[in-house]
Amino acid sequence: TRTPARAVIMDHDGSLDDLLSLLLLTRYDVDLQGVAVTPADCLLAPALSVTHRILDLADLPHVQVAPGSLSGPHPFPMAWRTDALRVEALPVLNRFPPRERTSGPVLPAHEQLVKWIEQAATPLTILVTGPLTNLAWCLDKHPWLEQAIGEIVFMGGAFDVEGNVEEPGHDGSAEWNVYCDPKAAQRVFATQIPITLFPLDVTNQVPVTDEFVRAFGAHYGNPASDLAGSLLAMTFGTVETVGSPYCCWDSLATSYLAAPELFTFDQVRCTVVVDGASEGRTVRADDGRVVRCAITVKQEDFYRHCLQLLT
Ligand code: AGV
Ligand code: CA
Repeated sequence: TRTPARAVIMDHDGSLDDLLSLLLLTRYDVDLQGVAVTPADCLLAPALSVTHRILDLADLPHVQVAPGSLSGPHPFPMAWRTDALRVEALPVLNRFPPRERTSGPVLPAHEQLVKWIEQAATPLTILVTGPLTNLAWCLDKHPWLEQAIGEIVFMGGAFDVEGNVEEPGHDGSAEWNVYCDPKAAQRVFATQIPITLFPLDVTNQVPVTDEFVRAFGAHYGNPASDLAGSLLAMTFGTVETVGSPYCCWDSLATSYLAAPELFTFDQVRCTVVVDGASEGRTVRADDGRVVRCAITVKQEDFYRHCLQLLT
């Protein structure tokens, strides 16, 4: 007997790492109910197109993709948001024209998310690798949806390490997915839904290394390995923009769905700062809510996991 596949909705924001995460997810034994694309760390049109093409690659043209129309108060740097434009033109995603979508029309992501949650087999897992804007809207408008969500898996926050926001007037303590829309994070944290969090503290342990990227070369010729290696290669050069390496942020959070044994976790009581110089910071606080927070990852096992699934 095998346990039934998890019902999963993904809400991503189209950066290289989000796209790698979607590719990974399509290779897991999960029941993918829909993909929302938030126009945060991406330009929406190419990010949507790439999302469709990755689902096509996995022979999942029936999975609905909902375009986000809401965005947080702090837009991501434009230098980062253009990545999906280049990904859309990669040969491996242009071998065939996009397949016809077989699943009918979709609403804007925040409204479609309501439908998906209502329709899904419970308990539902929502994997969020961008800001929590859509999910916060859903919970605000329809608080009873909380009952249907079994777990939120979220890449975001930073506790005992520096953040990655470098904006005028900000003290650098926040992580971008929370900083983009701090009130959305606060709204989601105010629920009783179990949250499994992958903050910078753990994602810093899995930088995109030269060795990891080049390992995909040995498997050249397979579309999944070609795309994964290309996405990872395109992360090089972003060090200059922030002075810190590109990490497997979202892909690490995603890997938890298939390989929870890679991690150790702690229960962390925390809150989200929603104004001032630390806006978007996640802080430990005795009166905060408890999240299940990934603390360590078996680094080499994570890289091996990705290589095994994508080659
Ligand atoms: O803060 C990490 C989040 C992840 O969801 N994103 C990238 C991942 O998709 C923002 C981000 C931080 N540094 C970046 C980012 C960089 N150098 N390039 C693009 N995005
Ligand atoms: Ca992301």
